[in-house]
Amino acid sequence: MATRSAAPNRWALLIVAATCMLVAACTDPPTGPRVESTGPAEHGACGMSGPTLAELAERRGKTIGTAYRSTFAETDPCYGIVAATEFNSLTTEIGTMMNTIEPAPGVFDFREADAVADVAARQHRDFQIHALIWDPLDQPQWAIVPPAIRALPPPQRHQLMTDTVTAILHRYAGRASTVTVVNEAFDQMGHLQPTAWWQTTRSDQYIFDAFRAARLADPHAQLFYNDHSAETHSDKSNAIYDMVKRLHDTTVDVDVDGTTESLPLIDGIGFQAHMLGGEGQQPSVPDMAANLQRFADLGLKIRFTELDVRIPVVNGTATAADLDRQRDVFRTMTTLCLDQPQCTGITLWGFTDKRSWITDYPDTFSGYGAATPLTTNYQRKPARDGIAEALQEN
Ligand code: 9MR
Repeated sequence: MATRSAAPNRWALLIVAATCMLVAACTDPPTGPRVESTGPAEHGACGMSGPTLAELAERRGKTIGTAYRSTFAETDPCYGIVAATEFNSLTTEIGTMMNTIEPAPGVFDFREADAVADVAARQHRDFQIHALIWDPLDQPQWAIVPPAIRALPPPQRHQLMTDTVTAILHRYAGRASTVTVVNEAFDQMGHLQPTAWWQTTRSDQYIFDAFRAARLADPHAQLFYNDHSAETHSDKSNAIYDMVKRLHDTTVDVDVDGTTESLPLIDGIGFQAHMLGGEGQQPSVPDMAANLQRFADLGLKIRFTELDVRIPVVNGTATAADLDRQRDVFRTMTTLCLDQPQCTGITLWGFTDKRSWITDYPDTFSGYGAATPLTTNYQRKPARDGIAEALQEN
């Protein structure tokens, strides 16, 4: 896992400082350079002060990251500055989803993924690839699997799946530390979902094939299975446990820097951790800790991959009690990771209430919102303190 501290580019730093000083708290989207940098001037102008979460996490040997979209940074300097300053890991929010990266069979568009990889490289941040093989049946309007790919006969679709995994991992080999190869394969009952990918083998064989292609394409990347609502013991987490155990027990011979090594198909399990912050909505912490431990006992790495905590809001405003409870949930999840040696870190699924998938889809989360640690104008919420407090505890 590449975790490095930032080396600020002084020219960028000066430009950013000037840009941010001209716009009050960077709340308006000024035009200007697409910048990401680190330094006290930018911190203050974008609502930050004191040690960053990245600095605190690095002292604890963990990554703390965020989902990232390059297009937001183009119009909103604070988005880029805060992302690259507060966090030591950046993950493609949509850049490696199939509808973005392969809008038609064999037609690749790497622009968004390249942009995230480039920001991470410039800022010496860890770079992670997200949700390569995914078909959310409950959200057909997203068309994550483009229609022309869905329409392929199953054998060709299966070939496209492995070819796609190979192409993407070849391109980012040496740059991506971690890849969530397959996302959300199970339903809440623990049954495999009949996705466009499942239909190619009508079993979990497609998952094994996707991981094998990934391992062969980049033997250095950490390969993760990723899912939501599996943080505690349940039918779903039991089914995932059974599958990732078999994935870990299955090996493939790969050429690692000129030496043939027999490696397991999988390295880790990502728990998305889309949490609820309303009263009485939190799962049992001992249950979560024990669940993480059983996956760790398989020899798997663990990560909270999409952490956010949505809370009740009225016209976008939350009560002080809910903001406090949100702080507790962020602190609890951070502590769970810190207490688990196999946990490599946490990725937040967005860091400002200005935009996250929770605020993007208000109808889906009716009555809930404000799920991130920063306000819409990048001011710290109690939730940000909760993460920092956990990172500073011994
Ligand atoms: O955050 C992402 C959102 O902006 C996109 O519209 C959506 C579909 O592309 O994907 C969101 O991220 C999802 C993540 O990849 C997997 N877990 C659920 C997230 C929300 O759907």
